[in-house]
Amino acid sequence: MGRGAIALGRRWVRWGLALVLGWVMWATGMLPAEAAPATPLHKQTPIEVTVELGTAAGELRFVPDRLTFDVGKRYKLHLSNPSPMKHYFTAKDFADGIWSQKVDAGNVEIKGAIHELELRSKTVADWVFVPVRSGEYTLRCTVPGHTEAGMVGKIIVQ
Ligand SMILES: [Cu+2]
Repeated sequence: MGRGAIALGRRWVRWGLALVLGWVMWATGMLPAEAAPATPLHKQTPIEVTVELGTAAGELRFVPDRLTFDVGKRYKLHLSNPSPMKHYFTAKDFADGIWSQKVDAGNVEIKGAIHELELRSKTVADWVFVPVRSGEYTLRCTVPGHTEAGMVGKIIVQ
């Protein structure tokens, strides 16, 4: 056997040893298992935020009328209409800058992009989303006359 063949032989022995050692470490648990993945965003416990559309007394306003969200966190926006009339939650630019996971309304779960919600009197809906774009957005109710009467708000995504 020439020198080259011996060197090649040794290299194979080294590879073989590394392989066996690696297998033994893996088999005995000495090698760390792959790090457990963090909980995926769409399964993280959402931060709950509640907004009332109108008041039981029939006032035309959002309560609260200023909402703040952080980019990259998962939220459950609980919308509730305690008033005697229907209202809209309209914030299209805001809706364009979020990832909408779903809206839960009664027995129905709606998946995908949502831009506007209409809540009839005494109804609720949960909007689950993750903001992806920061900015200041206008919230308003588009029932004729309501925006003009002051049913507006501000949404800040930071
Ligand atoms: Cu309204």
